[in-house]
Amino acid sequence: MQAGKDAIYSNPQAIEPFRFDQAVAEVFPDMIQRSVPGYATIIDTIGQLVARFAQDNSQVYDLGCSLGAASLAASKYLNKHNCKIIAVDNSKAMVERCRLHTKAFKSATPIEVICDDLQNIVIEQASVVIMNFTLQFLAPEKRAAIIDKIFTALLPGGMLILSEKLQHKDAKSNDLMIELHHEFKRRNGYSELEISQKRSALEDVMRIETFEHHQLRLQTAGFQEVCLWFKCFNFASIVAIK
Ligand code: GEK
Repeated sequence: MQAGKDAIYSNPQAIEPFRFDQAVAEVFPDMIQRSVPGYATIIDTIGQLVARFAQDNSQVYDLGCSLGAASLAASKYLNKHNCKIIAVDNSKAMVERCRLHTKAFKSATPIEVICDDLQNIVIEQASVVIMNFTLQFLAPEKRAAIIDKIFTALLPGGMLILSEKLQHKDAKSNDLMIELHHEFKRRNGYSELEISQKRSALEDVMRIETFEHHQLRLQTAGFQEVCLWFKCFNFASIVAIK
């Protein structure tokens, strides 16, 4: 098997709830780019958004950073004074690898990598907060509190970048988006067995919501502008500006 290639669900197995463990961290770049349509575009655009919205003397947070792809894109484009990027993940396996990646990339903006639950982190002096496919892994009843906390911590004009897998209100549209996503995975080399076993593993771990639900939660928190800037099938990225 090719090193770094995701074959976690290639054999029939008793399905356990999905975890971001060592096996996942080892193949994560391959897994995410073969599973999330537009991932490379989203990461690069996050870098550009950070360049535009980061403010001098402020912090950029990457909550649920995995191996640090969004933090690295941010540091590549960031050219403001006295900024710091704070990358957070509660998977030890991810954080260990993230530290290696971010150390290897010599950026002008320092990146601090913290291993903790993002809900425990003090967020302050924030100009940009990134949650790139992370909120969906928090229990639904905990989501409003973290969005409220981010809104409070953002400086005026600050931005939250929120990427999520979406559910659709209309059943036929929902089925179509799921089918198009499965076809995307098949075309990227995943078998029917891999697709269905991964789906079962994620069932209770990743609870997805509609765009309208996210929009209402962001507006209720106080965000004046909520813009869906990317969507492909059932994957989306939203920017919310304070
Ligand atoms: C990327 N943003 O490549 N606290 C901290 N981290 C968490 C928590 C939590 N409560 N829950 C989940 N995570 C990345 C991709 S992956 C998305 C993000 C995916 C972490 C978890 O350990 C994992 O690393 C990440 O959120 C989600 O731009 O795999 O679909």
